[in-house]
Amino acid sequence: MKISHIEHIGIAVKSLEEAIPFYENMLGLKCYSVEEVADQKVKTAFFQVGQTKIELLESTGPDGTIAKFIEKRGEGIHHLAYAVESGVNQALTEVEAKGVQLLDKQARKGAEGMNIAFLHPKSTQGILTEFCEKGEK
Ligand code: CMX
Repeated sequence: MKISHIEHIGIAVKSLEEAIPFYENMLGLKCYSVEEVADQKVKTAFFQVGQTKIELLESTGPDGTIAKFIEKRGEGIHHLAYAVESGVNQALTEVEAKGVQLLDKQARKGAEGMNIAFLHPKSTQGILTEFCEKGEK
């Protein structure tokens, strides 16, 4: 597998409306996109920082992954996403063969039309890890 860079860092927040001004007014970043990913029950906001993005994640329902995460651990870093040049499905096959527990057996569509897949944090020293690659929108 070939990882080119950290594609994004996912940060769980209670409210995009409350969090976005910190990134824009204090850090001087520009929120270039707000997008809902219905099947993940999240609303996302993106900021570009060099090659990497910050993805703020707000839950759209009380039973969503992000709502559960915040309830248990509070707001903060939720996941780390690597851009995989050699393709998400190939990367999944490789790490599964080495004993990593997958949350997605194959790539699926995520925010920004990316092909994405998650690895279980229990297999990755407690960091929810995502593989992603550019996909057709
Ligand atoms: N990072 C690290 N550990 C995490 C975690 C995270 N983001 N979320 C949960 N965990 C830990 C829990 O603390 C728990 O640990 P303990 O057993 O020590 O208490 C363990 O993982 C299992 O957690 P759980 O509460 O029993 O299980 P959940 O139902 O919360 O599921 C997870 C956790 C990671 C399997 C689930 O969140 C998942 O499938 N995530 C992948 C999809 C996703 O995160 N989507 C939202 C983002 C979408 C986007 O970026 O567009």
